[in-house]
Amino acid sequence: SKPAMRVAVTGAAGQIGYALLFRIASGEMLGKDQPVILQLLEIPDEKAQKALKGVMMELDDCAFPLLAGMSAHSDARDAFKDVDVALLVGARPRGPGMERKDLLHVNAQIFTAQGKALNDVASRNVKVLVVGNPANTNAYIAMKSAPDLPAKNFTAMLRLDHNRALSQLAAKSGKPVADIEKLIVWGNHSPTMYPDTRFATVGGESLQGIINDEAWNRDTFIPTVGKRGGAIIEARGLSSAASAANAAIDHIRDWVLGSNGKWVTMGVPSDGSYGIPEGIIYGVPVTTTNGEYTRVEGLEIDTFSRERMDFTLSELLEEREGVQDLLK
Ligand code: NAX
Repeated sequence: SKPAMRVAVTGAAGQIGYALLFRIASGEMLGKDQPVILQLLEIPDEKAQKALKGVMMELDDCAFPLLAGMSAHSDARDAFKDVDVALLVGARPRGPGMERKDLLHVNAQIFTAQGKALNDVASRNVKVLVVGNPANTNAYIAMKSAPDLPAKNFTAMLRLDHNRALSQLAAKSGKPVADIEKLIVWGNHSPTMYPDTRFATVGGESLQGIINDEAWNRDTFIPTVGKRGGAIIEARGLSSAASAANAAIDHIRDWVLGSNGKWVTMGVPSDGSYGIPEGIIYGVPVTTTNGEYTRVEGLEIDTFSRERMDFTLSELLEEREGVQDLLK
């Protein structure tokens, strides 16, 4: 059989972790013929470490044939040793009375340390996906803290937003989710993101032509996708976990195994195209093949889209400004 791939997951005892680990171990992320070793990171806190042990007991009890090993860690340098894939899920949530700026700062410290650890001990080809919020800026910080690794290996999760948009479009058009292609979600993983349906098709036909409702796009669709995370919290009393884990699986699976020509959205360091300053981690359409993503280039940006893309960009520039002093 193939040599095992090492997968690090941080925040492994959290609710996304609980929805994610079993699917990785069952082969849904890296393939049904690909053995995996899980290297799990949690904060040193006794309760978190104990909860992590409990999750590992359950992983044991699944007797997954592809699970070739697993270990629990409280130090990123141990957890990231030789990893091929790193899912950075753990982050500090906003506490009572905490300002947005404080939140940026505590997370900047976490992702600086984890970026450095990846830089020092991970595989030189490690594929990094940041899920923990603010995901794009955390990915930016980790990337900047890992100068010896290729910048393109650092990505942020926009796939949940992409999938949320797909399902809204399928419901509105009455077409199957699987038939919708060429959807884009530009920008930050936050309510400012811009789901762009201008190029979307169903069986080769224009989706906008089928839906034919500009007001719905502007006044219902875009805000619904943007506020979906809040709507889930409102309904469930907890933030999205299973759908977030599912999106992380989709993101890494497509990156490693290929998207078969389909466009998918990934938050990746900008190459300067589409007017996005180089290095900013921004949601863009990509296709993936042989373990590499390629940006979809040359799309026309109209006035409405330019405004939306600049709006979500301005939030990212502000976030970057807020952590700049920590990166020196
Ligand atoms: P939980 O609070 O259930 O779990 C987070 C876990 O991370 C906790 O067990 C905590 O002990 C651990 N942790 C905190 N700091 C850590 C560190 N420095 N090293 C290792 N572990 C650490 O949160 P959960 O619901 O699992 O969400 C995790 C993160 O995903 C949050 O930041 C959340 O905002 C973010 N999300 C991002 C999404 C995206 O699309 N990019 C969507 C879902 C989710 O809201």
